[in-house]
Amino acid sequence: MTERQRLGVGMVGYAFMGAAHSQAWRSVNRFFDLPLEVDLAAVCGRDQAKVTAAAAKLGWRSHETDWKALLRRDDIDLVDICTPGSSHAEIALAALAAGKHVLCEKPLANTVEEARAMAEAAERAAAAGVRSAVGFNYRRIPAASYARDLVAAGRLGTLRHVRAVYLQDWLVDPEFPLAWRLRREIAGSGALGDIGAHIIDLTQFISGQRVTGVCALTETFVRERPLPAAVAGLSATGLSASGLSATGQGGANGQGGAKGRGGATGTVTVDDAALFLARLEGGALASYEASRFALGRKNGLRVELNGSEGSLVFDLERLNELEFYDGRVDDETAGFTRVLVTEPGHPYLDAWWPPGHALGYEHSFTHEVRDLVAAIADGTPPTPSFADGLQVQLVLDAVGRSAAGGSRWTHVED
Ligand code: SOE
Repeated sequence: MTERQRLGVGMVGYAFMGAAHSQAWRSVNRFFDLPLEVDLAAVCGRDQAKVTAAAAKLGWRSHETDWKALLRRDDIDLVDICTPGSSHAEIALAALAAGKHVLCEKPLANTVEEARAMAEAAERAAAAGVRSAVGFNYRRIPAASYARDLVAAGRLGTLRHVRAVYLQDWLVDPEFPLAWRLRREIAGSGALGDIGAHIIDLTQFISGQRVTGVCALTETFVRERPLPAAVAGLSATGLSASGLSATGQGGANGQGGAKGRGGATGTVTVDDAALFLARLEGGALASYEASRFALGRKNGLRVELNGSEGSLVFDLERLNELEFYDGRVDDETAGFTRVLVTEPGHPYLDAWWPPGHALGYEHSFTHEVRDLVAAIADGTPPTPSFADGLQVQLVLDAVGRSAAGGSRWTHVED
């Protein structure tokens, strides 16, 4: 290692998020001038052969098959949790207690109780200089961060509306197997916690306002699915969280899962889609839609804010751009302008390429670890904190309770 102090990272999980985080840890010191040199010390996964291959492919120095071994290693300073939500609390609480910094993928946990325990443990650990953050990576796409800057500078005036969707379509095929993301005991919820959590966090981050109340609908369109190959031998009734391969996502996109043979099926125990209305603490009205059945939308996250002085649109499918409407332009030229967010003065851009040379999805993870490493070096609290993660969990919980029967649903008279 160079003369800079090293930061040894141990990552748990090596599927889609593990791969995205690995490239971030590998690249961050190459593009950002940081006082700490990241060392990809170890990657952890239960299957010896698979984690050995993952270490070689993703650039990790060593591997472990038990995450607790990471906590006993002196060369591990930070634990990066890239596993399904059912394991977040156990790993994070133990890592914090062992004095390890923690980066935990979103959502923070599968329940409010777990999230609250994690936030309280993180606060205690911070007193001893142990830092923690949640992996809401979309905040760190330059255009999203720039949107927040515009709102904070008052360019939208008083916020009236927030409109957010996160739309995917990887479950439209009823033959898609019962992957871990479709099991409540592993994933906590379906589209709501997986992709709804992102738009809850992102809209709160950009607007600077928290959700204070919701009215929700959820639906599970396909209730039985073929068991994944990993557990096809188990009876559907005997299926348990331990029976499912937690990282059995398979598929190039990290969402798939090889289908079992023999016709055995299991029950989907999470939502396929969640829609909810919300009020923000500043009085704005908001609408949110998270679905995995929006045929044709692959990773369609879009946020629009309307204020008294202006509006803006962030669209993940055009992530280097921001649409901005300046309400103070009152002539016939007024309209949404397309801001190309690639100038050196835009968030994070001075580390990369000349203006007009676009960034991608993966850069949001590099920015995420850059900010975490900088906070650790500076001794400042990273964001989004576990407390921020708890707040998102509280919104997710409110949506679930509303959809379960609390909604004031008025039937249209026929
Ligand atoms: C869902 O398929 C998913 O992989 C999410 O879990 C990620 O957080 C999101 O970035 C991409 O889609």
